[in-house]
Amino acid sequence: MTSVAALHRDVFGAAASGVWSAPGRVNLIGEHTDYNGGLVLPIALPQRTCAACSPRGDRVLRVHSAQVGETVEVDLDTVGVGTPTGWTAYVAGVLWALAEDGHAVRGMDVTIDSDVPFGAGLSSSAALECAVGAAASDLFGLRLLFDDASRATLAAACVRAENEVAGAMTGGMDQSAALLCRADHALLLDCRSGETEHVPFDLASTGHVLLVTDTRAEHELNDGQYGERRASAEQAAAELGVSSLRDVDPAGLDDALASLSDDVLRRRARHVVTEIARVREAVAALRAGDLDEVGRLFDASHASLRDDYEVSCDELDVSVEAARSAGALGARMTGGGFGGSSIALLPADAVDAAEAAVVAAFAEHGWDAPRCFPVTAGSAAHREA
Ligand code: GAF
Repeated sequence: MTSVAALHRDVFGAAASGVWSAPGRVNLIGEHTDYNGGLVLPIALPQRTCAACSPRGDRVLRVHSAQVGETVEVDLDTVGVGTPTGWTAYVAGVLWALAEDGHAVRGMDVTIDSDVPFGAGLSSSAALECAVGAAASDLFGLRLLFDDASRATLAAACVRAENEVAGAMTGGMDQSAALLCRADHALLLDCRSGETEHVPFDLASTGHVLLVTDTRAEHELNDGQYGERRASAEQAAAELGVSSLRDVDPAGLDDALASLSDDVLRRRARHVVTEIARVREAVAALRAGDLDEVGRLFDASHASLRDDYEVSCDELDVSVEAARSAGALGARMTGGGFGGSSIALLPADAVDAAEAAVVAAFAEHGWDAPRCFPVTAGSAAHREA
């Protein structure tokens, strides 16, 4: 990344008041469970979105993106449900959501630069929202980075920006990861109670690596498929007479499934209930240092997402199979699916072979070359300078 502060000065003709950043994420396990009141286990990525920002005295937001190469001006009084559209929705939406929560926010000049891959299922949109939210918190004295409780409040505002202004009905995992994760730890988040635990995640100490494959099959969260899965899960919960699928006891799962009205709902519900159980098991396995078991759970999660929740795609399946064939302890798609990225848990000495196997498999299918990169657990949103 070039210096976002220098770019800000070039674009807006004055120094930024500061630079804030927020990370992308990969979810280790617990997929499509957040909007079902379930458990998730993301890590923050080393890849981050940086926002150089200055407050303004008026209600104008000016945003420049180094990636898009354009500057957009938005009158904050025009921001609302579905407006503006495009990438500026994630920036304007956060200021709108904070104002809706009663915070006194004004306009800002914002310059964005990011090395979080876009459209790769690695939460580039949440990183953008949370970097801007962190900046607004400091610049307008909102004290929303103060502790985990205030960070959770800021995460909720960022979710609202995404749901209402950008129009993607996502759950809260990505924004919580960007604001609550800690370096060298995974975040166990209970999406019903809001409770968190920081689970040590330092694969290097045991000679292992988490390899991300960005399949470059583009993924969108507001194209209808994600919302359709969410609606099915809500319908299954309603038919079972519970407020969310989190309330289904895994011990009584077969009976619960038998009472659902069709096979699609049965498979959707089975994924959610078994996936929540897998998160608990993965946390226990990580704490016990049993990476073979973590790998087995990755594999089971992928099969459930592919066969029951039906959110995988050929590129994700092929990347997972190729990594396994080259020695991965386990591999799975991560994030919303329908494209995006997979993760593989590997002994460090198998990483090169796994990457070569994935690249070769994609070439055989005639697909664009994937991007593979190892990741460690990074830190949450903070002020950089
Ligand atoms: C996307 C969403 F934004 C998250 O809220 C979550 O539902 C995830 O897909 C699937 O686990 O990243």
